[in-house]
Amino acid sequence: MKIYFAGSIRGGREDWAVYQELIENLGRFGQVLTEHVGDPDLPDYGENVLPDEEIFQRDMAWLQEADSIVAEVSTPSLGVGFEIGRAELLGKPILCLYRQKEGRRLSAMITGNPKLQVRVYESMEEAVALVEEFLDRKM
Ligand code: 6IA
Repeated sequence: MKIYFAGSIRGGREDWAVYQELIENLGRFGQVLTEHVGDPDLPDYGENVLPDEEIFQRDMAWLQEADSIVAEVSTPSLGVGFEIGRAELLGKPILCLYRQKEGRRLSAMITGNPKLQVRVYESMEEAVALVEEFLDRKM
């Protein structure tokens, strides 16, 4: 099982620790193709290790290769929104995990799309249970 995890990079890194924990947990279900998304050293403008064109090509190839997509969508990110749209066109199963917060609402492009499984969570325990349900596989 190859899992593509999507989380904000240039959209803002305030949730990096949540991504890191989710990625650790996802690793128990399969291979996470995008572990760097949870890297605390990844600055919010992205490392200049690779040119943007190569980042895009590599990520699109991983998306194609992935069996399932898990996106943490609490921090709005153009890249994550794009990846979700592209993954939908590729026919991939997509789970969007969202934490409610006073004063923000998730985009209607996510909540209004019946092809996406959008789930609200509070604790990491809840998020992992939702992932289990999504991947239909118990640890
Ligand atoms: O618009 P954003 O930057 O917030 O988009 C974040 C999403 O796009 C993530 O889910 C990633 O899959 C993808 N993405 C954006 N920037 C990168 C990136 N930067 N590397 C990999 N995926 C990215 C450079 C870091 C790398 C050299 C370690």
